[in-house]
Amino acid sequence: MSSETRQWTPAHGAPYRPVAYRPARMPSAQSLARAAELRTRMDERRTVRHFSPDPVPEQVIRDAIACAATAPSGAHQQPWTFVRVKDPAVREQIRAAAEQEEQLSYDGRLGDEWLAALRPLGTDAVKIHLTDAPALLVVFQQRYWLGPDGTKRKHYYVDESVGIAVGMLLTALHLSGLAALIHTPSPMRFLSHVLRRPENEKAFAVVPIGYPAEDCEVPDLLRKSLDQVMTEV
Ligand code: IYR
Repeated sequence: MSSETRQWTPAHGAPYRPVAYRPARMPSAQSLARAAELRTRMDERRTVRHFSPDPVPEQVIRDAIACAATAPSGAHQQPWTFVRVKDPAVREQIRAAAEQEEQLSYDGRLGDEWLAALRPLGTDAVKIHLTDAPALLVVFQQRYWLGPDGTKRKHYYVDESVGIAVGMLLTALHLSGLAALIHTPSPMRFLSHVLRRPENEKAFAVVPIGYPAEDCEVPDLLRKSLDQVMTEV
């Protein structure tokens, strides 16, 4: 499925055309070592809200987005757009609008139960990372495909597909040495206007990216143990 030599085009209703898939089998010793290493590395990931101003290598961001875009998706429709926001004025606009919404949320719109659930995270309406993290992505989901001539085609399992892609984005960034935050200002409609996205796209998440600040702090949270998240029948 590499798009290096052939360019993707919509192939609605195209016939099934199988090709051989014969990846080399990984020896189980290597598999065990790789899995254990990944488990340890992924357990080191933390959601970061205080970023260093140090720039991040542009190619790492591009490679991480390319990794995310290998995610499986409903009917292989790949219903995602990753917007890299570079213009500082646009970032200011996003921050101002997000903080306005967040203020309403923290002032009561979320409700007591939600606010209580957030308390261990120590978050508030101030979203400094929207302007201060060295890189900012906004991920959009394409609710349907919109052709250049205005043709619309429904996309399937969009939430699941984009959620998987964002998980892979986070994994790629973390394993490449960068920290990130999945931020979902609510409601997010303002992002479509500020970033002038087409009508078929809906904001899914804002992702500030960078290195943790020298004085970065994170909440003292515990992950559920494997026994708490897994059961066997
Ligand atoms: N969107 C708000 C509130 C918030 C909600 C959840 I669920 C979180 O896990 C964290 C924060 C904010 O970004 O502060």
